[in-house]
Amino acid sequence: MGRGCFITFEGIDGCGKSTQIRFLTDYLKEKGRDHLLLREPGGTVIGENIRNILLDKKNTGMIPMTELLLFEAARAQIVSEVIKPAVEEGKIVICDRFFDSTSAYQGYARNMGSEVVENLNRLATGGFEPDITFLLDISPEEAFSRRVARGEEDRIEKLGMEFQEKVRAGYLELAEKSPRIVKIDGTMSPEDTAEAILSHLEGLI
Ligand code: T5A
Repeated sequence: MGRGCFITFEGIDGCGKSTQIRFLTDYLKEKGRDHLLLREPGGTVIGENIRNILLDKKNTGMIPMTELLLFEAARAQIVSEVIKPAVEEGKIVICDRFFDSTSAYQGYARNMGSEVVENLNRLATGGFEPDITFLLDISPEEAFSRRVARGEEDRIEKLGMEFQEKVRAGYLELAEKSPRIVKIDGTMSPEDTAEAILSHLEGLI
């Protein structure tokens, strides 16, 4: 069997990724296509443990470098243990966040430097990249109003609106630079957004 396909979803907190991933996996199920759904940080036993440390709001003392290296550690594990073997086996792999999150959150918003983050992304993935990335673009205000309906915030969501604004600006700059990243208007209805995403997947899945 040939190589599969690696699709990632990105955007600020509460932009609608999980909702769109549900639409896509329902579509793939309907078509009987073999696929795997993962999330970052997480997706492996080690990665889920790292996720708990990263998102625990009690960990207020975590310095940005620790945060960056923990995201990359979880990534190294999931790429080697799950993503790369599955794509090589011919599976469609969908991941809720990947290295563009680190570029936008830690590189831009935390101001840790895009070159440092790009180098660490490459180190963690061994150069393995998504075939296509969907960036769901919405304003932090709109994302916030969607999130409050859901309740309690995690450590990173607690950083507030100004932080989310910086993350969004980082994502938009990444999308300008990379043809791999497809920017989608996340303010559309869930159904229209799903249709826009599917139109970009023709020939890939
Ligand atoms: N992080 C992660 C880093 O800082 N660096 C990294 O390298 C990585 C990998 C992860 C956190 O870690 C950070 C980023 C994050 O802060 P997470 O659990 O992945 O945390 O959290 P989020 O990515 O923020 O996921 P969320 O579940 O909060 O948001 P989603 O998945 O984007 O949004 P979703 O689909 O759950 O939708 C949110 C709400 O909006 C509604 C939904 O019903 C839901 O209630 N909604 C819509 N409403 C109107 N119109 C639409 N089109 C809608 N789509 C969804």
